Amino acid sequence: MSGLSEQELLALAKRVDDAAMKCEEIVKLSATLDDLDWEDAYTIQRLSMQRRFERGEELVGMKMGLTSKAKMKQVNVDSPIYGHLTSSMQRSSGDDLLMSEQIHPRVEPEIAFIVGDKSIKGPITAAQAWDYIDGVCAAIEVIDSRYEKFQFTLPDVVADNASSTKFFLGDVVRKPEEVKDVLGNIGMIMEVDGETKQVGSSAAIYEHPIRSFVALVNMLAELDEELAAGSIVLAGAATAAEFVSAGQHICLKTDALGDVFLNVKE
Ligand code: OOG
Ligand code: MG
Repeated sequence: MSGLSEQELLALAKRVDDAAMKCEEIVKLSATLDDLDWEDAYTIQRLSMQRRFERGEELVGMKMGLTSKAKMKQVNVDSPIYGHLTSSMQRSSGDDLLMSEQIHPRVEPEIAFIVGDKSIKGPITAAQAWDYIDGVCAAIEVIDSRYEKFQFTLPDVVADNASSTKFFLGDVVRKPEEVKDVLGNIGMIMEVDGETKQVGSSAAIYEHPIRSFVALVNMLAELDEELAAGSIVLAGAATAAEFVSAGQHICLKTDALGDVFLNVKE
């Protein structure tokens, strides 16, 4: 049962969207609303995405968040969540991350799936999921909570589109049959200016990244939604996230999916 009126939900969606657009931090929603529940939070997320679509952004995929123990511990929220990825967030390895477009960005080592030409409606199993996937690559996700001090409750972060802001896809895109056998344990090293900051494995992502993909499809199915053909799906970070600042060179090195890098600029 939803606790908030449609008008209130629309106003909250505007609040998180404005904060993202103006790069201004806001007080977390739960500070003033004690009855913000999970369902309303996803409604706010969808309404804020609607505002982006009305401005011409396109939906390019979905992300899972808080799928690893390291991430849950870092932000003190213990349940996987999802968010929407739009065209304005997509970057390629080697592109710049502009601090002028961010509040307090953090980078995360991730695995991305590219869905083939068929949309997917859950419930599905991992074995079925592979039939729909066309490619797998490494990615650096940049998250940038719109909330002060990067602190929030589960409904707060859901309403804020799971802190999504930018994602950088690697150039090495493997076919499922090329990576299926190793995807459950790919070494991932995150370097800042050549110095190792985080070391992890894709095994930390929901025990296997494909399980994160399946969980996403199944969560969407609960709302009778499907995952669109061609979607990019980020499975979640393998390690805790690292704050970045202008002038830094960030590189994710992986065993089987090549490297992804970005340069942080003013
Ligand atoms: C929430 C988003 C987490 C991940 O990969 O776990 C996330 C946050 O930490 O702000 O993207
Ligand atoms: Mg992430």
